[in-house]
Amino acid sequence: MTDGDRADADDFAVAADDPVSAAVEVVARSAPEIRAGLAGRRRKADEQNPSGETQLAADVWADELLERRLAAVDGIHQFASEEREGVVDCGGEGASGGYAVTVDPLDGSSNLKPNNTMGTILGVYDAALPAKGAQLVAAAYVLYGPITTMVVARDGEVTEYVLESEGDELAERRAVREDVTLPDDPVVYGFGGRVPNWTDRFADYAGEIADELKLRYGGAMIGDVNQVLTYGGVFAYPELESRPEGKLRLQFEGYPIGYVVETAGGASSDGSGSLLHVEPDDLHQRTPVYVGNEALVDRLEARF
Ligand code: AHM
Ligand code: MG
Repeated sequence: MTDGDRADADDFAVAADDPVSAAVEVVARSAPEIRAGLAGRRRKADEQNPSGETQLAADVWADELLERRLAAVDGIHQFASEEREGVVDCGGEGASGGYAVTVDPLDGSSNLKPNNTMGTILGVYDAALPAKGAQLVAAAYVLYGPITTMVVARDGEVTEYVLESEGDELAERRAVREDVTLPDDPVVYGFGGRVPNWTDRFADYAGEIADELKLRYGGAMIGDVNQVLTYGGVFAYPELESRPEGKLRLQFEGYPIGYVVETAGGASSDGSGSLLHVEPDDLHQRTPVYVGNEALVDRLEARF
């Protein structure tokens, strides 16, 4: 770490009485700066992430910024990101025990070129990585939409905040929806992947859902899931003929989003059961993701 990086991490040493709150706060405080830094970082970075995808300068930059700041939180002993190969050892377990954090620094970063929605995803595990979704103690995401919001799931409750900023600094994290639950009457659906690549069983399910709900798909999981959380419905990045494991990464995307949706009273699935109970064998493994109102996810599982 350079002296500048150390000073930046020190500046972000947040006052919080536990490492879980501190990790959430670090992401909240970093969000205005990440948002402000996107404009100049839309170019490709000439690198690939561990999933073989070409990174943008913004992916690499947001990853390094979050690693520096989250690794400095007392009580966080491991950091991992969709944008880097291995687990970063952040030092001793700290006074309050050892937590591991994972991030997808910029979810949906291919939306940066056409200037559409993106997100940042955080998972906090009370276990060493790779950890299971059931070992999450909190999950959160930032949504860079027309306004910047943050959804935090912890202690059986989901809260939505607006992140007000002054320049690129967080001025206030204001709760705007407490105890968020999925509406009972679902309205929207969004399914990823190319339709010709869908399996027959998923295509059948999709056909049925398309007759009942309204298509809303933006190409960034966080934006699409947030619509489901707001209006009710179902989001999927399904199994594909060419890739039965789908696209999304279990540890960085599947578990945290499953945790948020289940905490909000919805359901998550990999096609056969809750995402939170899928066994992790590899940090960057992929999984099909189906999340939304329980009845809609149950219907999917009944076909599979
Ligand atoms: P990323 O985290 O590397 O940006 O990839 C994940 C994104 C999801 O947000 C979204 O659901 C999916 O990829 C869309 O993929 P595609 O553009 O291939 O349909
Ligand atoms: Mg992602």
